[in-house]
Amino acid sequence: MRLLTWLSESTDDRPDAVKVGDRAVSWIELRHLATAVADDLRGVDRVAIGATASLETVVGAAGALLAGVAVVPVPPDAGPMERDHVLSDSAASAVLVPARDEHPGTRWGRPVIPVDLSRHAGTVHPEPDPADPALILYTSGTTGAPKGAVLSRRAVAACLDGLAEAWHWTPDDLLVHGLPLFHVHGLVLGVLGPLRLGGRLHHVGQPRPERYAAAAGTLYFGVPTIWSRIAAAPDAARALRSARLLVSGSAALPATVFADLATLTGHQVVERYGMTETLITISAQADGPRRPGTVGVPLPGVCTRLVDEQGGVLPADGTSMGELQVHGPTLFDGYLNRPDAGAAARTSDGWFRTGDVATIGPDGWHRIVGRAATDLIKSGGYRIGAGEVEDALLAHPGVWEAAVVGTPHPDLGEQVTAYVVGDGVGEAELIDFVARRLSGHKRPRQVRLVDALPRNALGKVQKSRLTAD
Ligand code: MLC
Ligand code: AMP
Repeated sequence: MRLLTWLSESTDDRPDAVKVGDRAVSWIELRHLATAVADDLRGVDRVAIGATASLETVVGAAGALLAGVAVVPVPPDAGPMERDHVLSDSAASAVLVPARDEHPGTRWGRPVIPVDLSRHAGTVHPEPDPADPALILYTSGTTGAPKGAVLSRRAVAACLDGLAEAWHWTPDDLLVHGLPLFHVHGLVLGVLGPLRLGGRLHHVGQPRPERYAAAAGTLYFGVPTIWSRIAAAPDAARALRSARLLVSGSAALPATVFADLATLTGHQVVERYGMTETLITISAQADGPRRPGTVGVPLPGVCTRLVDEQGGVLPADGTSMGELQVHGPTLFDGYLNRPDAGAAARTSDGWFRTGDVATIGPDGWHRIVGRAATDLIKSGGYRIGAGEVEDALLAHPGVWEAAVVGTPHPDLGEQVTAYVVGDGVGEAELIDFVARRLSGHKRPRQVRLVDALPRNALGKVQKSRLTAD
């Protein structure tokens, strides 16, 4: 079967089938636009894409996947440090950018292929091997620069088919969201989902409550920050009563938001759990119960287990807490150029170590209770590695030491907070310094200048003592 089944085969000619912002195309037109990109990509095996929330990103990604070219999305606001790392580490030999960009060549340092929404083609490209990479998604680790997770076409297909079954996702659905198009949530589920499973897609640009309300969808995706903003906008929330399914993921949905949305929208939000490296592995079902604070049961073909610190498997009794490990058809193939990190992320019997601490009930329901490492921060659904932000701060000549932690934030769940030892530096200057090097969401929201960082007898920074008071 083709990866982009619906895009490849649909005869749906409704003019507003795929709408991003205020630009819409039919499925047939999208196929012809994407095919023109696929034709341009002959000879390329990995292509970066400046992944703005635009129709060009949808067309570019679809074209690359039709041609069997691995897609490397680059966050549109990635600063030069982050962008250069993604481009050089991935060895993408070209970059797809909107044809309407006036100076497309200047920032990329490699050939630019314009995505031109006036060019159509009808070539039929042979379907690539399902084992070939579909996407290389850069994701933060606890230390160092982001790593490129290699996701095969087969893994993407297995994830989407599992979600179609769990959520009863069909060509009758109109999916609405406003997520960024460079991560699993917005790109894999939110774009490749409709391209494989059909229906219509409306990407609303910024995920503002009133835009979700006006879109009259059947299926809505959001991260908890988006859902809590909708819960705080009762008129917008009430407009979602006519939807079929509201889905939350990428971070824990607070029980209060679940309850408020149930009252306002009449829907109990479906929560699902996943990672860049594993795609979506666990979810509540469309025809099953929803339980606030839990993320559901494994998707088709996925196995899960809890493991203690010695590697012993814990019982699924609803109270034993251990690291959640997963196994199944949706797992990534490894990190590009980092076989060491790929090997460390798996057990000797092939399970992926999520780093999340969970319980599993006797009925198979999973509850995520926290993370094993304090060095990964989830802010507004974005995963941010403390080490990457610390490295950016240490590049400032006035910074001697830096320790970055996640601290509670009412809207974003967690915020990036930096503790800095330095000379003659100010908070605003350091925030701006990081923002100019990394994506905007990675910049600290707060910088606290301190005389020294708390360290243990071995000299290791004790981050828990930073936030203890
Ligand atoms: C935006 N900003 C953030 C931020 N999002 N800062 C910290 N944390 C965040 N999450 C910054 C911007 O850089 C900008 O800075 C300022 O805040 C305002 O930005 P904005 O564009 O107006 O956005 P805002 O409304 O604040 O964004 C909130 C949000 C966004 C929830 C819409 O964070 C978002 O789209 N989150 C989704 C992340 C996501 O898709 N994660 C999925 C990962 S995949 P300045 O300097 O310009 O003012 C995954 C697997 C799975 O996790 O299970 O799905
Ligand atoms: P990312 O790599 O950005 O895809 O982030 C993956 C991480 O997001 C997981 O390891 C979890 O910590 C977190 N996550 C995703 N979905 C959920 C959820 N529904 N509840 C709690 N945490 C989640």
